[in-house]
Amino acid sequence: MQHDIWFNGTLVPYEDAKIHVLSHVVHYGSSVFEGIRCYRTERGSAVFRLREHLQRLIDSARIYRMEIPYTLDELERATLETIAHSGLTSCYIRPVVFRGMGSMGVNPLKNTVETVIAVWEWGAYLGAEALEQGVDVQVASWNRMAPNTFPALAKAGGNYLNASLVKMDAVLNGFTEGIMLNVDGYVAEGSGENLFLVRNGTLYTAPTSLSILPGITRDAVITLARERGFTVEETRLPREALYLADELFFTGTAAEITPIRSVDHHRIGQGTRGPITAELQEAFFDVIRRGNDPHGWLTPVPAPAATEG
Ligand code: PPE
Repeated sequence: MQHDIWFNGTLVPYEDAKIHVLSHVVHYGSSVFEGIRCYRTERGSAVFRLREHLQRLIDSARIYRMEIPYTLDELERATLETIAHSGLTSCYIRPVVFRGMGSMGVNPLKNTVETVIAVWEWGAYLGAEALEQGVDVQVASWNRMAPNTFPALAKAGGNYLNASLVKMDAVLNGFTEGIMLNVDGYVAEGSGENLFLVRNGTLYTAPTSLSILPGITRDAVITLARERGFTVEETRLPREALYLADELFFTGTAAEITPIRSVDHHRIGQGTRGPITAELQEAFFDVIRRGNDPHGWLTPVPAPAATEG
C-alpha cells in the first residue's frame, strides 16, 4: 500500500510527491537522509531512537550547509504524524533532505532545500532467514571512502554510490553483502550496516575514525553488550581477523542484528548464528518486540497507528 508523504510541511498523496528532473539532487547526489524503524511492540507502536536519528539528519545537513527549515521537535512531530496518518503499526521511516531547483552547476548554495518524510513496510533487509541462519558475505574490492574525500559522519545520498558498487559486486558474485575495508586495509563496515566481530568472548568493532557511519544500532548494541558484562573494543582489525572470528554480525536499522555465517567462503564459527549474537539479538528484541525500554529508546506513536492494524 502507498502512504501519504510529508513534503515540506504537509502530507500529500503518494502520487503527488514529485520533483523536477532539473533538481540539483538528481545531477549531483545532494541529499542527506535517515532510515528509522517503527515497531509494533507489545506495549503499542513505537519508534526506535527517533531523536538520535533526527539529530544525525540535522548534523548531516549541517555538514553540507543545507538549512533545514524545521527544528528537531518539528521533525519529530512530523514523523509521528506521518506514521499515525498511514495507519501502519510498524514501518520503515525515510526522512530525506535534498537540494531542489535554483541553478544548474555544482554550486548548491542558491538551490532550495526540500524536506520529505516517507513511510513504508519493510521486512528483513538481508532476507527472511538471515536473522537466524546468517548471511554469506565477501570482502569488497571497493574501499570505504578516505576521511578527506567524503565526510563519513554525514549520511549523504552520494555516499551510497560507493555502497551500491559494493552491493552489486556482492550480489553478482553470489553473496548477500560486501564488507568494506578502509583506505589502509582495516575492516570498516558493510554497504548499509556496521560490523561486529566476536573472538574469545570479546566484541570488536571499527572506531568511527575509520570513516564508518556512526550507527545508532551499533551504539545500542555496544550498550546492551557492556550491560551484559562483555568487553567491547572499538579498534582497527585486519581483514584476516574476519576469517578467524568466532562470530560476526551486522547491525543497522534495516538489517537489525544479522549474523554472518561466512566471509570469502571461510566458514565463521559453526557456520550459523553464534551464542553471543543470539544473546544480543534477544536483548534487542526485548526492547523492540516486548517494548521493555530501560534506556528510553522508544517514542510511542499516537493513535490511530497504535490502535489500528
Ligand atoms: N553503515 C551504513 C553505511 C549504513 O548505511 C547504515 C544504515 C549503518 C551503517 C547502520 O546505521 P544505523 O541504521 O544508524 O544503525 N543503513 C540504512 C539504509 C539502508 C538502505 O539500503 O537504504 C538503514 O539501515 O536504514
